[in-house]
Amino acid sequence: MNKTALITGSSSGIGKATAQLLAQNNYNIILCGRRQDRLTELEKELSQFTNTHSLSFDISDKNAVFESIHSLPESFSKIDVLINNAGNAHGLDPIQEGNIDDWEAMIDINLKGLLYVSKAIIPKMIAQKSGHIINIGSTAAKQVYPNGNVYCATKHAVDAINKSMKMDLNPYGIRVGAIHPGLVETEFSEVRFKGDTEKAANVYKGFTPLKAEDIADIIHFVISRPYHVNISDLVVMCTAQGSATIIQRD
Ligand code: 8X3
Repeated sequence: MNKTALITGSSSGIGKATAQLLAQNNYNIILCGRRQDRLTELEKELSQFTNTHSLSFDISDKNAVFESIHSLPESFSKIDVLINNAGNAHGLDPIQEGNIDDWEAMIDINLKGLLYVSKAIIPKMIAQKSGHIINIGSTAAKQVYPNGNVYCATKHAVDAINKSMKMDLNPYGIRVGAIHPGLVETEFSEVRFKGDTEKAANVYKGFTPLKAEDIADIIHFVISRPYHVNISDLVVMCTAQGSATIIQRD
């Protein structure tokens, strides 16, 4: 029987590329995101390969998360793989100039949203005595950088939750691991800089950043290892990136 993967933040970037790759590799896919139009379009595309279902909800809305996940039809109710991918950066400002709404959005999405979805799905995995959770962190989960303050804090929290989740779910045979990407060229910087496309494009100028497909490939590798192999913690940067703050540009 094909496995089912639920992917948060699947209407763009790493989430979308992962949904596409897993669909082509015979996973049933549950797409989750806020933008129903994008999800519908992707659902149509993936349906030629596999069974696809989409759930449109705001991950920072606790009730919406639980209602959506509990509304899954029987054929999608056994979730084998949860990919906690949804996450954003809002702003890149020194702490004294940071916008509180931006901080709250990052805490609500990157941290609380990941917890809500996990809380809704983990009991199912415990009951079925199987499951694999992939938490998407960031190099910002391992290293802070100037102006990264709250974004880095939320990703450091993802790193901590991942490690603790691995311990807590160990008795149940549930696999848990994090993948921490560095610079990946997606809508990430456009969101961070609130639609300033020039500023966003500059982030990836003069070197070859990772693509969403590179991370999708790694996610597929991680979840397709034999059951006794659990990849717990993986940092992935493009070759030109030496650290969160060191990049070799042309
Ligand atoms: C994305 C990478 O360097 O902008 O999480 O924090 S970075």
